[in-house]
Amino acid sequence: MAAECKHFVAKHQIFLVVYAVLFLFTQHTSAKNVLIIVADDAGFESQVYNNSVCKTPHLNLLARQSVVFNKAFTSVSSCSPSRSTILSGLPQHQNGMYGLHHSVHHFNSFDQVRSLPLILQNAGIYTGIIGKKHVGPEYVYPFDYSETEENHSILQVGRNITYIRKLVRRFFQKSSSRPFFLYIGFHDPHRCGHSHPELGSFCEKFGDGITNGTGFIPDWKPVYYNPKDVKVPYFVPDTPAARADIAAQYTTISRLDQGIGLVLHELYAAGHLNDTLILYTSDNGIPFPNGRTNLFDPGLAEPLLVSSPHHKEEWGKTSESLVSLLDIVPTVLDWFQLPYPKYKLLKKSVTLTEGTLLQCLQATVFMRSPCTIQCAQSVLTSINSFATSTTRCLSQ
Ligand SMILES: [Ca+2]
Repeated sequence: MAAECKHFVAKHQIFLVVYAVLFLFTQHTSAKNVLIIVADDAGFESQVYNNSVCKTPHLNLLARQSVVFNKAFTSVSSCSPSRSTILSGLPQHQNGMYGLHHSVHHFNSFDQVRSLPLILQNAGIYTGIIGKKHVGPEYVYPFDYSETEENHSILQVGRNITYIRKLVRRFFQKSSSRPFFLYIGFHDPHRCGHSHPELGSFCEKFGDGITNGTGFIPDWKPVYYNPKDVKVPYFVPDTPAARADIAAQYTTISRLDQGIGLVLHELYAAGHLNDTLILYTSDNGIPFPNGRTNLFDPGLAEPLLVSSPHHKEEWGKTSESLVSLLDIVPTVLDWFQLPYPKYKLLKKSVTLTEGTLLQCLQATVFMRSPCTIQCAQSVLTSINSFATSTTRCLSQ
């Protein structure tokens, strides 16, 4: 077992080194694709956001090839509404998704909404979704390649990273030489004690290969934490129960993180590491008191990494720009250089209220590192002319 563990660690370390080198030294091409990775109820449990306990080597690597946004927010702290904003670019009260999509809740976006996958599909881009979708109706959010909770167990398509890896590989085989838009909705690190208590409060036992009857995910090497060591967020009471929950949450984050590593490896294997805009975020805050579903900072603040192969000079920087998940649609349209369609919703013309994040990637004046304070001050002397073109990157 120890030998297997060492082999696994060595294998992943080799992957990380290979990606780092390939990310750095290959030139971007004229082809353009998009990969969006959305975690479910994830927060800032990563070294990317200064959590030194929860180990996320693959997210760390992606962050080194990204601009890391420190002030990204969803417009609503609930799953389906937030995902509808990611995929429509319209706030939940404008696109109609006021509540959860599934089961008795039965919320849907308005029939006339022109979602991102619909716009891209009409433009000839091959669209795919793997994992959690949780929005509808289908004709508003159509994908050419759809492997979701609607045709799979959400555990398999959202948490079984070996299965996800195979679905990603099949997507790339089917996309052929067409430009693509791939949206991957991990179900980790969502709670699951309400539906599968036998798998632990965060499904941390699912596929661990240890617990009888929970299966085995070959690509996952679970990472376990002592509750005494976890970092309890300031908004959560520091109790033994909370610490045990956070330790379980961290273990499922190891599955999310290793799943992201597998997805990036498939992207590399398909030859698209250097022509693909990659975004990583979450839909809402962590499922703890004051987090998910609350109109407080911990419910609305989201991790956001944007890795553009066309902005390598900005990699590794952090941004204090105030941005929103509503920025994702205009960002993807900007990347593909596609216009937002003219149409009406409830008899009113629809316009996107937010803007592209690609401008923010270039707005180095607002980056903290490695740009020094002196650097920022010198650029601030030309703030007036700068602000006319990138005001949204300063504040919203
Ligand atoms: Ca969620």
